[in-house]
Amino acid sequence: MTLKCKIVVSDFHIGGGPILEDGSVNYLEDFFYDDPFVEFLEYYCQGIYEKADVELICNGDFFNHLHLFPDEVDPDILTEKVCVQRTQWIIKGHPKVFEALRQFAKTQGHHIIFILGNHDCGLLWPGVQKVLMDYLGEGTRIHLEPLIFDGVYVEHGNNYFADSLFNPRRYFLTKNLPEPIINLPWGCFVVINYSSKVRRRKPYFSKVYPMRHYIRWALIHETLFAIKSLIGIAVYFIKLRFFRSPTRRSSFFTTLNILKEISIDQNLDIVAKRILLIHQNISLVIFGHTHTFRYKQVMPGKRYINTGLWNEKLNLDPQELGKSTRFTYAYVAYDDYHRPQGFLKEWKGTHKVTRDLPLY
Ligand SMILES: [Mn+2]
Repeated sequence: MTLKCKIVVSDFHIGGGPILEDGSVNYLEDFFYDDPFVEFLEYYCQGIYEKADVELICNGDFFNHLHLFPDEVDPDILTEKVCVQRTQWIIKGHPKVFEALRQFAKTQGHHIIFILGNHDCGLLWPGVQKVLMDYLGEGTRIHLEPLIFDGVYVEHGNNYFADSLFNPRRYFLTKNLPEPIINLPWGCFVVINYSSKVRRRKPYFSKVYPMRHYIRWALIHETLFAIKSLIGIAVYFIKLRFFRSPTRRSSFFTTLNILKEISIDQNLDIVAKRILLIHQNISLVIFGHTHTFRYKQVMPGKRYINTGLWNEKLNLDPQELGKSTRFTYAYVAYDDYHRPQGFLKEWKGTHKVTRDLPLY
C-alpha cells in the first residue's frame, strides 16, 4: 500500500522579500525562513515520501497580499491587477521557496492546495489563481471554502472573528468604482493603513502577543507612544465607521461585534470543539489564524490542531515569555483502516552551524 499523508502549514505571511530594490530593509516582510521551508519540502519528497501520496495544504495567510512595500500607492485598493502584481512580487522576493514548491508539485504523487485566509485574499481573483497554477502546475488547487476530507476539517479561521470576516456573498465591490476591488474586512484596513505605519518605527509591533499584555506594557514603558497609538487607532476606527467610501462596506453590527471582541484573547478552541461535537463524522479540526499552536484532545478520538505560524513571535505571556520562532505544522497520517490521525509537529531541520537572523 502506498504511504499517504497530508502536511498542513499556515500563516507564513510571505511578502515581497526582505530587501528593497534600493538596498534598504523592507520592514513589511515577515517571512525570513526560506531555507528551513525549502528543506522541509525536500524532506517530504525524499526517502519514504519519494513515492508516497503527499498533499501540502497551505491553510491560509501563506501569502501576504495586503501590503508588500512601504511605497505602494493606495495599498488598500485590491484590484485583480494589484493582486496579480503582488503575487509576482512575492514569487520574485522568495525565489527559493517557489522553486521548491514547484519541485514538490512536480514530484509524483505530490500536490499543493492553497486555502483562503485573510492576508492572502488575493487568491479570490482568477488572475492570481492562474499565476500560481502557471508557476506550480495544473495540479495545484485553490480552495476558497473549508476543506473537508476523510473526517478532517481544515479552515483558516478568520471567519470566526468580526474584524477579519469576509462576506462570502460579497467578496467584491463594484459600485461607483472604475474596476472591481476586494471587499476587505476592517482588520485588513488596520493592517494596511495603521500597523504598517507603526512598524516603520517599531518593527516588533505586529509580532507581540497577546495584544492586551502589550498595551499594558507599552503604557508603562513607552507611555507617549502608547497613548498616541491608542488615540490613532480610535480615530482610524471612527473614520472607517462613519465616513463612507465606495471602497469600503461595514455595518453597525460588525462595529459592535468588533468592539465586543477587542478585549477578548483570540482563540478558536471553542469553535473547534463545537465542530467536533456537532459533526459525528469529523474527527480532526485544523485551524490557523490565531498564530498560537494548539494540540488538544477534545474527546477520545477527536482532536483539534492549530498550526501556529512560521514568523517571529514576541510573547509577553508569562508561560511562554520571550522571542521565539517555531516551525509548527500538522501531519495527518492514515492507519490500516484508512482512518486519519492528526499530529502536531515541529520542523527542526538538519543541524546547522550557522543561521541567518532577520534583518531590521
Ligand atoms: Mn489569518
